[in-house]
Amino acid sequence: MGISEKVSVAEGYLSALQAAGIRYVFANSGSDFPPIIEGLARMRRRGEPAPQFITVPHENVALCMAQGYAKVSGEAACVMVHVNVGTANTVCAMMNAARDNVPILLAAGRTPLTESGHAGSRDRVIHWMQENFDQAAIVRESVKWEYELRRGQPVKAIVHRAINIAMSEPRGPVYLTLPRETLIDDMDEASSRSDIVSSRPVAAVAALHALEQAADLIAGAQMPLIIAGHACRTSRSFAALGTLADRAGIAVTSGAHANIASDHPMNLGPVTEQLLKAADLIVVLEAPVPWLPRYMQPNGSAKVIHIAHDPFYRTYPLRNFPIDMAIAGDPGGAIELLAEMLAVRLRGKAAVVDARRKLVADRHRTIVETRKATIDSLRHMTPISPVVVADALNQVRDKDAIVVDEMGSGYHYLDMHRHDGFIAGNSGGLGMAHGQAIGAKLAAGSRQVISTIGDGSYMFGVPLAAHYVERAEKLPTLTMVFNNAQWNAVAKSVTAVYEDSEAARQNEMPLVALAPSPDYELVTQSCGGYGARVEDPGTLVAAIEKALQANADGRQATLNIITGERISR
Ligand SMILES: Cc1ncc(C[n+]2csc(CCOP(=O)(O)OP(=O)(O)O)c2C)c(N)n1
Ligand SMILES: [Mg+2]
Repeated sequence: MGISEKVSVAEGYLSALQAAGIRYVFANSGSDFPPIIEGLARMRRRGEPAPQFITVPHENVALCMAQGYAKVSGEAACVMVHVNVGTANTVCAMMNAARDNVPILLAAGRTPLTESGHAGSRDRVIHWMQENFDQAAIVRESVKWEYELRRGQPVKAIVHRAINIAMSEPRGPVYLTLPRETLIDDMDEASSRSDIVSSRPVAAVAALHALEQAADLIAGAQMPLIIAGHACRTSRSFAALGTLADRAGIAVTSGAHANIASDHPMNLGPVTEQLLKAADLIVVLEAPVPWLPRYMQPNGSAKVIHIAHDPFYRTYPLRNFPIDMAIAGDPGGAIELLAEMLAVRLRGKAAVVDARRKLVADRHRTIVETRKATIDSLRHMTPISPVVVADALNQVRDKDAIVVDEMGSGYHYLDMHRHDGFIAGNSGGLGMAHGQAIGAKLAAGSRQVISTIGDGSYMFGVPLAAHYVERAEKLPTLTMVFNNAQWNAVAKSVTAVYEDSEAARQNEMPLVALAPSPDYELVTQSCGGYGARVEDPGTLVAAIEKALQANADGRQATLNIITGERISR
């Protein structure tokens, strides 16, 4: 019952990943991995190409790295973990990947299915302990597709199918389980049978007649408003939204995603009650939560058009926003077409459009001036204001730098120049930004990658595992810990719900303090990195410059910045 020298299914699986364009697998191994490890070694000896497996000492970080990699490369990313327990450690990151529509193939071993009789049969006590009746149930709500590779199945076709489903819109994670016996078996005629290799899916563009109707409504509106969520995922759609807004003189508001340049005169920052109420036509572009109904509502007579891959967001249990037109299709494509359609429809309306464009541009200028005044008023304050950190980053970082934010500097005070210059670190589950920054660095090569992370969020992100990877894989990033020694967001949620909060009146609110605060800069130093503590706002710019220089020299860096209250708009 020795293991044959022929090609194993594990090797077939690795070749299939390679053929499907997967360059890296973020992996955390266990006793389900011998066929993978052996397969990688044999393929190396034979000189056959295989994806590079990157050892990541916690699955949460592995999944986050995959997200950062996918967001910057625009490609699907692959993770492999150890059976049910490794899968369990990915759950929070998988929830975020699903909500964020990130294409990820998560593969996991299965504990050996047989108790004896096969080279892969159980040989440890844990092989009984680590079995679930339904392993995929752990992540089922977060995946679009899940499957188990079985004996005699066409490996290459199944891997392509998994990745293409992840990449089809709305994008999202898929899950594939790989039993140990199956991986050890030889590829036979059946498992190598299918050479069907389908091409990547092309996103559907909305029906032209629907877009024509939307263009008519926009052209006829007095005060149209675009609310952009995750609308622009490419440089092309980022540029197109700028063109559309400029051409039609439409105000654009944006959530925590780079949809339009921050110095674009039609960019009015986050949506406000005033803007929402003033609009007679609202175009919601791929925004699952365009505004918070508890605090603001559009004018009752306003028409609302939603354009999204799935404008009803079927994976959200509850979501009710007014919808006059629900247009399914690629928002990037829709933006380009609408810009063309409006060019025709706005002929002869130059005076109206010019007046509106001027009005919006004036508001934009006021917003910029107000922000600048806010920064100036806080510039010398200690603890350091997060907006002052954002301002320092604007002065120091390269134009093509990537900022990954999670409860740090926030979005609206950072200058945005390109669609992939800003990554919102999480979609509900904390602990995502550090890993995503490292994955982004892998995809971005020489571009600077900076994460701005709340101290609480930093600790959720398994920092030691993340710093380990930065050093081991030579992926130096700058981690900026916004250290306010608390979970400030939780404190704020108490006062938001209880106007006259007893907890707020007491000296110390229960369950929000993170004191005594660790010396975060020392964690990096333990992994060979550069670390410094910053308390004086006057030293901030020089501190960031020094840390970025360390990155340029190949060393990761962490700044432990003693910060105060966050300002979100
Ligand atoms: C995995 C996970 N656990 C808990 C929470 C709840 N939560 C939301 S914000 C927050 C505090 C974040 O703290 P920090 O990163 O320090 O930012 P700050 O609120 O201090 O600005 C917590 C605990 C969450 N969103 N995700
Ligand atoms: Mg905090």
